[in-house]
Amino acid sequence: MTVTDAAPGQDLAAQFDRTIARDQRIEPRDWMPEKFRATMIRQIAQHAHSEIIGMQPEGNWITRAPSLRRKAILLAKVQDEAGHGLYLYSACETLGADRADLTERLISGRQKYSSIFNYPALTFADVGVIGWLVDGAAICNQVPLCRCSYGPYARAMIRICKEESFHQRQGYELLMTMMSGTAGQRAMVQDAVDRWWWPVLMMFGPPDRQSANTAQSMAWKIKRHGNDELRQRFVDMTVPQAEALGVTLPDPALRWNAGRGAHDFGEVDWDEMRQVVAGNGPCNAQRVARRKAAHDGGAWVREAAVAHAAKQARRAEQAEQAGEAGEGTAA
Ligand code: FAQ
Repeated sequence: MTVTDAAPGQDLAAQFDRTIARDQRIEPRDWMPEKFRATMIRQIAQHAHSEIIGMQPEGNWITRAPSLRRKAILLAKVQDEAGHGLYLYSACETLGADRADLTERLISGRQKYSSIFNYPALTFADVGVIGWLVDGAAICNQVPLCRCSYGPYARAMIRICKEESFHQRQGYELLMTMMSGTAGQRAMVQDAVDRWWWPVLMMFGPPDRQSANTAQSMAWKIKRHGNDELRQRFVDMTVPQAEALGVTLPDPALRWNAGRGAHDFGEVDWDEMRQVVAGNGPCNAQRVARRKAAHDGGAWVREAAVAHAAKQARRAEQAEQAGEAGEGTAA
């Protein structure tokens, strides 16, 4: 739908509702309620920030990867995450958001990013577990977002999900290798699983009964499933993978419930999640400080790019004035 498609006088709000009801996409030039726009900016910006901050726990291991092959894989993965951040910031700009403002909101703590990236990656096994569990949870949450009602976000998610699935497999393959190694390597994997399991379950957001945004986001078909449903789906998907790997998920309450056709599992420590989201997790200060330092350190690149663009524009204008327009004299 585009605004220009609407017949004169047609109620734009009704048109928006019809587009959602028909499962079609809202595109950047379409009319949309301001609350829809604000919700999309909030979610996409948080997602973009998560990808960018999410480069840090694994990026920390690039110089210490145990082989050339592992280093090449890890470099590719971390670069993919930077790319995901960029697609998502671009999707956010289609809604009128300003990139510099979004970055400012991240480094000043006014905009959130996923709680999961405030935990440390202590050993190389953490790299595998981040791929297996963090990317696994990300896929579970993000595949339905490929059908999100906002077109640019839905399209960005298709490519992101393809790359996330490579990320998950590389993590699982790394863990398989470590689990067929020494007792010490197996213990490292189990330790990493023990530390990451519960924070990963927090990635899906608070329980639906406490979720401020789920009902409206589902009505607008931004979210296709509630937080609890996706968390359950992830647990059910992961249990057989843990068995195949030979690790124990650290939850004594975890068991198959034949009646429900799903696994029962223990209660997430929601107080811990609230603390981490509020800025008090183990690595919040370090993550934001590093992002701020990188942003400040990159100021000269941004200034140089702006100066270069201005020079190009000036030269093009001079060439046009000299009657040479279109001859590609600007270098
Ligand atoms: N951490 O009402 P809801 C990745 C906030 S990318 C921090 O349920 P909503 C790839 C939430 O914003 C991971 N804050 O909210 C990768 C809201 O606060 P607000 C990121 C959280 O939006 C892998 C409040 O709590 N993925 O992993 C969290 O309907 C490896 C109430 O929550 C996405 O962003 C949390 N865990 O549902 C990269 C996916 N959970 O804004 C590197 C897109 C909730 O009202 C390495 N986002 N909050 O102040 C979504 O699907 C949704 O935004 C949810 C939250 C499901 C995350």
